[in-house]
Amino acid sequence: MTESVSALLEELRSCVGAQHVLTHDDPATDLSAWEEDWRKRSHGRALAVVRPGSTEEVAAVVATCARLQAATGVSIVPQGGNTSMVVGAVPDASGQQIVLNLQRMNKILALDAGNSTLTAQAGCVLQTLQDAARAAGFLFPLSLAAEGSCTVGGNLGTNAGGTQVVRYGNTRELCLGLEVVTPQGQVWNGLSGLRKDNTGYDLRNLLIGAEGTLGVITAATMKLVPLPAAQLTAWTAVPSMEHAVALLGLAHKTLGAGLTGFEVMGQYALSLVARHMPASRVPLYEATPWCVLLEVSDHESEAHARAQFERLLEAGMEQGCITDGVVAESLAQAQALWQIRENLPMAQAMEGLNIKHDISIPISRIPEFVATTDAALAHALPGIRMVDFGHLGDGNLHYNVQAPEGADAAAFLRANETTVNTIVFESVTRFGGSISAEHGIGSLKVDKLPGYKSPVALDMMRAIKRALDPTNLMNPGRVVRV
Ligand code: FAD
Ligand code: 2HG
Ligand code: ZN
Repeated sequence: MTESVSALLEELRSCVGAQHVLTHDDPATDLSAWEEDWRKRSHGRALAVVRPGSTEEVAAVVATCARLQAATGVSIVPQGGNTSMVVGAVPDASGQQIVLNLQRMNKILALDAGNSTLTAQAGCVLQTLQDAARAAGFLFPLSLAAEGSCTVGGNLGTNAGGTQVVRYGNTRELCLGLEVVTPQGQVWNGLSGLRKDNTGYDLRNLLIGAEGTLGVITAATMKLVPLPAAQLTAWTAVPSMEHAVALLGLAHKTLGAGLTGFEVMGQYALSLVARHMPASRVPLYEATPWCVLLEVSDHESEAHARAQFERLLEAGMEQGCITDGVVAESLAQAQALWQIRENLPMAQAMEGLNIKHDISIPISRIPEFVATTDAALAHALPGIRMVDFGHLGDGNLHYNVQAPEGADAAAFLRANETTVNTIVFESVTRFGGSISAEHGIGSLKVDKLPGYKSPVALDMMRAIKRALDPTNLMNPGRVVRV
């Protein structure tokens, strides 16, 4: 270790306390939880894992790294719960990056009932925000399967979507203000709870979805909505993707703003839950290519919600969109149905390494996209297994690929990942879609993005990155290369 790197580590210890700077110097310390992504697509090596306890400590760490960057080559990878789908929050193999993990900054700072807002530190786990909101009679409507471990800072960093976007929008739509440490180590306090503020460039929305490349989010003010009087869940069998799209139109028409969830799940994807998680009893999937999970939220009463739902299901059956269906009779039943949906990513991981796509397509074009892209993939790589599911209500599909049964998945990915990505992304482009709807770019798609995004937009992105982070200190090599 060079003298300047030792000096850097010493300064970082004085910023946050020696016990919060973890390094490989102590052979007993295992850093893999911070160095490896959960999908095991990458295992890097950190110079140190630094765990600040306050905004001031984050600012001191960033300022120190900025000052010593030229001498040490250090850069910073912000990290929350490390649940990124795109290798966005782990260090590379250089041994020169520090992981700045915000999990110690996990406090709810304020709940303003009159303004329907909640302010939390960035390392607060999403479920903690949901629970705090509920305890005060509100709903914090960001919901995703990683909610027990992902943090609001990571949700903002990726502009996460999840299962309630059809009604409440992505994380960006739920955020009113941010506190941010800039790449120079300055603190910008933008924690306003204002719903309107037109005083220049929208810095909040620029930082959201920047994947840690423009600064470190240290706290956020988030919107709350009234807790519905009732929420009901239905699980339906649908005969085709065309019918699933028609059912979505019907659901919007019948339920209006009451439609809060519309998730589609393919038969093979559901079979993986049945295979790997036999305790979850997956309904209806064996006899149908697609199932759709619907949720209605009602501000009047459960009886009103049930009547609306019954009207929708009857119309769906009459029009041939639904061939079978169940409405959960209790909260426990509803939770069990949602659990099946939320278990899909884990069931797919249990089946082995895989290629994930997180795409969006205009909803009306999804059936044709799936038919033509399925055919192109099957032609190029016979035997591959399609693990399709996603947020159909938002036009967002997880159009995932598993190696053929019995194949060595790692070898399959090495040989074919580029082919698979090219077929899918070319098709997405032909259908007017996006190669990332909610997971972001991270490392996995950084070299793909230039092929599918306008050069003008990429130039503007690079200009922003260079202006805010001229020395490329923050999460280099993610989102856009400069
Ligand atoms: P991390 O993984 O730690 O970081 C994610 C990115 O944000 C990285 O680029 C990181 O550098 C940056 N970042 C983290 N904290 C900060 C900060 N304080 N300031 C600035 N940048 C920061 N995503 C969806 O959109 N929808 C889903 O439905 C969904 N479901 C998931 C289900 C499972 C089982 C899993 C494992 C993941 C899922 N994800 C989903 C992916 C993931 O994006 C989300 O889990 C979450 O938004 C990431 O939060 P995190 O705290 O783990 O962030
Ligand atoms: C979800 O919707 C997540 O469950 C993960 O976005 C998607 O595992 C996936 O591909
Ligand atoms: Zn998703």
